[in-house]
Amino acid sequence: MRHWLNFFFMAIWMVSCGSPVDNSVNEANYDQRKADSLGIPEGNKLSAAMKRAMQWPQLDNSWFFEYKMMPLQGDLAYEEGVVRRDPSAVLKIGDIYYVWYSKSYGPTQGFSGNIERDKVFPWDRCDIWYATSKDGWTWKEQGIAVARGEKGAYDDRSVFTTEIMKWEGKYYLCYQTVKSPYNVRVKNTIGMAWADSPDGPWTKTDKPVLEPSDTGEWDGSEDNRFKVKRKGDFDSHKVHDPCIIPYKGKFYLYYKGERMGEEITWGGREIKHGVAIADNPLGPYVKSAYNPISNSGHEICVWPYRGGIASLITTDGPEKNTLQWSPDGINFEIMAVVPGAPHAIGLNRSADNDKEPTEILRWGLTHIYNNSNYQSIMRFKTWTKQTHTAVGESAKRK
Ligand code: AAL
Repeated sequence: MRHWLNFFFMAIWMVSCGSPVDNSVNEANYDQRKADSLGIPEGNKLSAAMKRAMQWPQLDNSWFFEYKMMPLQGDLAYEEGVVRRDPSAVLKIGDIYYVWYSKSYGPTQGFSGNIERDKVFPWDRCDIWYATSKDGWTWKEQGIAVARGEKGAYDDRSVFTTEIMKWEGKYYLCYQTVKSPYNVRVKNTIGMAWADSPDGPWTKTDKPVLEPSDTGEWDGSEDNRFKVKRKGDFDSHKVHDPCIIPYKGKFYLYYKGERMGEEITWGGREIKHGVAIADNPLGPYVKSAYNPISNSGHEICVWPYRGGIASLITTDGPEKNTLQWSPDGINFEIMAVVPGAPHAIGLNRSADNDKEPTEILRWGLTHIYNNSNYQSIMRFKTWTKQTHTAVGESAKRK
């Protein structure tokens, strides 16, 4: 019976898609220059792989990069008993670099004990701290920028995973917020604070600037986030990893959506990115009608490049470990594949990002898991691969 069903579906697929081995060249779209650069023998038909290769937007190596992580010195060096993670972008103000990040103390107990007393994640019970540096290697911690709210406030349990934006002489921090009790079903929202100086004082918005969609419905008991009557939209549970880019006269708040009743799909967590757009830095932010704008990814890492927006997609989904670009901040295409790209990146916003596609990635900050309890901020560097030589072979070309 199953054989017959398979045969039936295969037949329908062949009729609706055409023969899967139809390799005829569509002469109208045949680009001889691309075919030559791909080494396709003259007059040959295109395999499925070569059809895809002919669709790639560029033929050179400029969007591809390799990278390395290195430890920081001073106060941001790894410290046992302390979590420092999810660095913001690095801003250069005068001749000083600034970074903001999540900081918490002590080990993680998880969700099995007393959530009122315990720390459920390394990013639970965090405040947002900041540090400065003259060279981007040795950092001096300066103290708390934005603390958790008073009991009962929307951010009373944790404020974490922050990003910084400078706009018209003011500074804006956006970040994740959790209200107590931190159970597995708690909705995560996005809060914001602004200041006239990078050293504060910071004024918080009195409510979140972005919230999960209200389209899912839980089922069963409170300690189970997988049991739902309805999963709802891609961002029905959590809105995370906010990053605001001033773009086309508006403010584009990119974020990661997590879904109620999340499943493992396409080999990873069901993670997608969205964007919400506002006329003013403090909002109101309206979710784009094109959301979700990625089918993969995790932490947001976005920057303007030549009139469009570039986005590094990591960790989850079929397009993980790709660098993408959109001409309009919404419609992203894959430009490069990056093996095991660094996560939770804090970009160096003082870079000349229009110089070349990966210029802004030459150096920046990221984090590593020193162990499951403690994470520390690291520096990364990237480069584009220029040569591939055997030991002892001359790297000189031609
Ligand atoms: C990260 C981010 C968010 C998550 C957790 C802390 O790297 O995606 O911030 O909540 O992990």
